[in-house]
Amino acid sequence: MTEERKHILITNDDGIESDALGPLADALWAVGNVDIIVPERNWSGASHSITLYRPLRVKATQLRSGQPAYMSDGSPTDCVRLAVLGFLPHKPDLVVSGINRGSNMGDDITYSGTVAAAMEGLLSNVPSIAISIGAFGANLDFGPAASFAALLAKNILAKGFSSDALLNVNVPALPRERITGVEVTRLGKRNYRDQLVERLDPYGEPYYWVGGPAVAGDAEPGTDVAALRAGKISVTPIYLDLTSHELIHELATWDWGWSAPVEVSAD
Ligand SMILES: [Mn+2]
Repeated sequence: MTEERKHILITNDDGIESDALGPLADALWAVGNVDIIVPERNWSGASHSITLYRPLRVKATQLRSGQPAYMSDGSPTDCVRLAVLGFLPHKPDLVVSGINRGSNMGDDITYSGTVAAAMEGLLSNVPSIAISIGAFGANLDFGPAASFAALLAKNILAKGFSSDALLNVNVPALPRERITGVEVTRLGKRNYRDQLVERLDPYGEPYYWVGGPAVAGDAEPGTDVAALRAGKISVTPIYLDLTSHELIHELATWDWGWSAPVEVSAD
């Protein structure tokens, strides 16, 4: 007797063209049955956006590497919503979002479509992982990140992981033998150096472009940024509850000048 195989949903924010999808799907097929629903274009930086005012279309297609996949004209979060709300005949047992080209550490997670897709999995009560590789270049080797995703998937599905946190994983873009370990971390601090560029279009109208050099970060010990810099795989458990517990009590001491009392109802 064999146990029924679990269902793993792969999505991403880099879109159907991402060459990380093939290696990730191959690695995850060793752990369970894999369904792929990804956006038809790159949605990097789309965060947790959803489509409300137009229909979603889904097309059966193939990855560059030949595996069957679905692509939708919606966001990464839309892809997860399609999957869990009935486009697939079964609700996934695990959502794996990635492998993103470029790390998602510290403050990046507030922009990341990759992490947001895992948030959506979590909101649908499905254990969820976001996974990114620490480089943007061409011809990246997604092998080490794909095998780590499979290892994590196997553990989560075996242990029946039921937490209200997602796991945000960043893997150094290094050959397997140069990855020095795995560290469980907290989010670090990013230093963005983006600038506003104003130029004129061919009609003389100004347009604006916000961008800058590759993002840096403070490598404070214990953070995702420090782990990656030390050549380690970083695993950060992330809650969706953004409440500042420190400020709850401080705000209650303010003189609000409001006619009714200001209550502290949380702790
Ligand atoms: Mn991306």
